[in-house]
Amino acid sequence: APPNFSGTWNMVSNENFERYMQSLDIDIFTRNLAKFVKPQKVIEQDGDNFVIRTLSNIRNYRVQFTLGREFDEDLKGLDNRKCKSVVTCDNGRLVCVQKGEKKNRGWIHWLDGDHLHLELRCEDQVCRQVYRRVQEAC
Ligand code: YOG
Repeated sequence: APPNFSGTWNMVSNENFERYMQSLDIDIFTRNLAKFVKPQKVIEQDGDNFVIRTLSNIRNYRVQFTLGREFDEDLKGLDNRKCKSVVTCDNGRLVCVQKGEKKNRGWIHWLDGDHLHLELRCEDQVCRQVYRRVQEAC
């Protein structure tokens, strides 16, 4: 069974995002806005079913999937491409493969204490992001 990724997570670091965006052909105007953005991840998980929202002042993105089931992903508001995507769980890590126009595209999430890690990959670029759990009021 996958670990529980549910929660609200704020970005604390973002490495090589510029080159990752370049590999997706994001225009320079958008890149110059996006580089200042510290998105929040809101993850809702029920067993193998996930909704991941990436929220920011400039764009929001939502993806919904079940582990092991390929789905049509529409990356509207990001690079606007379409992919055949599948997410599996491998040793506690969520591994997404995004099949489409771009080679070697996907992402990996894993947990480390109150940190959520994300590696975003496209062609020869890897962007490494770390998020910290937002404590809910009791
Ligand atoms: O996450 O797919 O958690 O979907 C990657 C941006 C920048 C928009 C964000 C705003 C790729 C302009 C989604 C960012 C660059 C730049 C906040 C990462 C494209 C456009 C939306 C992602 C997975 C895993 C879930």
